[in-house]
Amino acid sequence: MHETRYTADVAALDPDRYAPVDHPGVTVPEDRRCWSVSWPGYAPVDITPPALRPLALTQHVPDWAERHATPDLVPDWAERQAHALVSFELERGWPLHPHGRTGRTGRNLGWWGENAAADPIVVAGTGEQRWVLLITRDDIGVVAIPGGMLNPGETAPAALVRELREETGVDLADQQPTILGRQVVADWRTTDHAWVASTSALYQLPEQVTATAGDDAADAGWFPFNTLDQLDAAVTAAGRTLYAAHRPLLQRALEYLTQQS
Ligand code: RP5
Repeated sequence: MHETRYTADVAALDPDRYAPVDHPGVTVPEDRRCWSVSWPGYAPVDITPPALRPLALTQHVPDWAERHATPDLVPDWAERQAHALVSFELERGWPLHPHGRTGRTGRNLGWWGENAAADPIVVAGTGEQRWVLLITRDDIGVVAIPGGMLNPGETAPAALVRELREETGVDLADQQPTILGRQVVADWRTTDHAWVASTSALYQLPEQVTATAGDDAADAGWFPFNTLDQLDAAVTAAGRTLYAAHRPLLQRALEYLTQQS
């Protein structure tokens, strides 16, 4: 059964099979998403960027990435599974995306398996006068929560504070956020074997504070935040697009705020 569940990863070693990192991948019908459903012909697209391909890794390992060319070389899967924000399984030493097939293979993130991120959602004001602090990412140009990956050994609470400070200049180290959830994020770099799971947390301020775009941010600013539609409209009016992967996180924050009021 295992031979038919997933067969395509040898493609990761074939240089002719690589696609651009923003390739959408093959379409995965909903009824074939689950790993337990046999799909012998499944041929996900490899989006591994040049810097993370096996040959390149023998020459140089980027400081944001692990050195293993394929995940079956990773020695500590049991520990990574034990500490994962969202549990996942392994198949012959390859980690499987917790939500099933993605249509893409290879690695376009620092780590195989789960890449832990932290997403601080900072809200100011109440009622009609409520705002959320967002950045424009300088890599893909979308408006997003000022989050980022955890550094090795770093805790989520520490990463929430650090990322917020680095990307917006806002220091909320003395505030206690509300953890809203730990979830897989539909990050654009996701593949079957490397994905992002994030701790999202809510900070509530009485009023806006000054935000300045820093690391990884082309811009930082406050947007009206009573409904997702209202936020969408404001982001569109600013000539930008809301990062689709962060919509569920922002929706959860809105639901929490609604329950509170
Ligand atoms: C998102 O990318 C996560 O939710 C988090 O906001 C961010 C982490 O990636 P980097 O900003 O570190 O590239 O998917």
